[in-house]
Amino acid sequence: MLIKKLSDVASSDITPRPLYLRRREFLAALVTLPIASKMVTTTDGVTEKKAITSYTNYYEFGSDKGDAGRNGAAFRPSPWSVVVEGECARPGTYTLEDILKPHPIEERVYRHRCVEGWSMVIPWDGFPLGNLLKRFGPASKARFVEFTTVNRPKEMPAIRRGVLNYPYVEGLRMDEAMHPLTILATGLYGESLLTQNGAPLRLVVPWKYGFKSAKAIVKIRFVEKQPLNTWQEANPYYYGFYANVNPAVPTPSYSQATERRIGDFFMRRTLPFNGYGDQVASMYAGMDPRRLF
Ligand SMILES: Nc1nc2c(c(=O)[nH]1)N[C@H]1C(S)=C(S)[C@@H](COP(=O)(O)O)O[C@H]1N2
Ligand SMILES: [Mo]
Repeated sequence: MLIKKLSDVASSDITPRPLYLRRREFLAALVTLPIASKMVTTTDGVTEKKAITSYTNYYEFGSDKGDAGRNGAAFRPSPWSVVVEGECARPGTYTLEDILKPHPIEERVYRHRCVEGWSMVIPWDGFPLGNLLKRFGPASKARFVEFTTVNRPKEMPAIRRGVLNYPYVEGLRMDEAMHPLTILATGLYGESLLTQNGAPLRLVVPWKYGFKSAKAIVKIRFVEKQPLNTWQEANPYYYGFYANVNPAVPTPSYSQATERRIGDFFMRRTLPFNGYGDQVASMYAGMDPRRLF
């Protein structure tokens, strides 16, 4: 497993980096988020921004990968607030500004692996979820955290067609939520998130399949029991709670052994826990690996 500070990574390790850095210079005038620090977890090249923002899964806007980019114009990510509920000392409604204020924005270059077999490397901007959760004073009863995302049929044209039940819900076990690799993202490539990538606030858990990344979060609930996430509710045969990237366990519709990095021609081998195993595998010691999906 590779966690490097940018200064440790020779530029020759990363082919597209010069291009990416030039893009950052060019965009400097538009950048709204000062970046406090950077964590690069792979020497693989960063995926082009155009691909990250046009190839998305966001069923409230439609089931085609381009739908959320095309049909997102009516969506208003501001003003925004998040309701905090359940087993914690400080429940309440917090504005996005309240939430963000104490948290320096970091850049995290993470692998992103969808259960459908595609993957990307994304330079997210965000902050550790655990630092936010600690502010709410989780009770000892809080064993899981449930995330509910926004449900606005007037702004999200595919909600009424109902491929899934809305609002979209995801969940993490408390140790997963507190893990330093787990972030809430507010941007990518140094700019605020676009609607299609989950504006204004989305979850990123890099050792899990993409569907754990709840977009447009409006509620965080501390709970005692394992939450029923939307995909598991839709089809428990295909989707589990843990959704840890596991190349050894095929799903009923997709092999998980290989993946196609967007922009590459050849398939590549998928890594256990998406390559983050040495940091996260111990959380699942003793569990049946088949249940990890
Ligand atoms: N609210 C909401 N969040 C969501 C989804 C969704 O349909 N609605 N799709 C999920 C799925 S299936 C994936 S693979 C990831 C994709 O994130 P990306 O589009 O930024 O790559 O978002 C997840 N978060
Ligand atoms: Mo997905």
